[in-house]
Amino acid sequence: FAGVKYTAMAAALTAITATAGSAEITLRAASLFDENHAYTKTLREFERLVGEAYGDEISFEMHLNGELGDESDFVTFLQQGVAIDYAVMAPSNMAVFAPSIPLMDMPFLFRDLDHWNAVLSSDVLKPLEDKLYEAADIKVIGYAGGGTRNLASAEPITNMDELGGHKMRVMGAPIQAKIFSAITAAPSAIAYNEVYNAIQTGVIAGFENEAASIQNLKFYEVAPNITLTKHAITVRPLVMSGKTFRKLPEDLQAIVLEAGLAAGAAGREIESSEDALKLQQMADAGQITVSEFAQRDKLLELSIPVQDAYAAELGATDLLTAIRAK
Ligand code: X1X
Repeated sequence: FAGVKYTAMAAALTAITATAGSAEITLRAASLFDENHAYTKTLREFERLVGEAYGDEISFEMHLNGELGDESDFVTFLQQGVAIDYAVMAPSNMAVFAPSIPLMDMPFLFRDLDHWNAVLSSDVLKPLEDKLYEAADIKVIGYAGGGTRNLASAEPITNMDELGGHKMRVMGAPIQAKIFSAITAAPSAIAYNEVYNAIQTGVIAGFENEAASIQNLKFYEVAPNITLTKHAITVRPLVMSGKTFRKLPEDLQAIVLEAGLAAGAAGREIESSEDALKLQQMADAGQITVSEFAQRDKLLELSIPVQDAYAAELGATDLLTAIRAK
């Protein structure tokens, strides 16, 4: 891990920033995954669309497989305008710069895929995007995601009794820990690139994630029990550093905004359509055992007051009501 940090730091110091007006503009991205993951495919689609529209004067660099750290590193780079220019990010990994942004990926927000689609096809999340830009200088240019998050654990967790006190990793946003505490688990925020080791060494007993990432990073080796809590359908903004965006020529800014929307939509289609298939592939390969959760309604009941309190604290009660009404 220290090595990763060092590499990221070195990259940050030697990065070439995008320069408007010069013959060549280089845009740099980072992914936690290899080429098979929906996020990397989203980023590649963005490259393709921008390259096609803008021509030879633009080139792209992509750092794969978490080579530049995890999303908590990416968000710092984007906020500072160093090392990378764009990435697909979990809102809950951007909380440190914008406390309201994790509202869009808090557990139990979406009823189902139709609800999630309705929200992402509207502009209801715009106030949160504006806050992110204002507070972190990070611009949302599209939305990827579409994976369903479930529990993944070393031992099976299938009911409220087994969930009680379950030591699990959650993302860094306080709302994540609050909701998992409310449903009686014992959450702790741990960096994503430390999760595999933390489960292997017994520091935690599991975490929660979507099929694409469990498969891509082989988390099934340490957490082969998947419990279908279906507590989140991922919203994953495709974001660009404001510092990069403002340096781009105007015609390229317009191309970036259009390509961001289209690449995000393509990424959502890929991940949401592959989600069940990936779970099945891992089950067929004997890598995971999938169980239902006996009292999912109870989880929902325990979560709603926590969501309400968080929204009230942010002054975002109307926004939460609007999201729920979609
Ligand atoms: O839990 C995480 O930190 C990660 O889980 C998956 O790999 C993705 O959703 C990624 O965006 C990040 O949230």
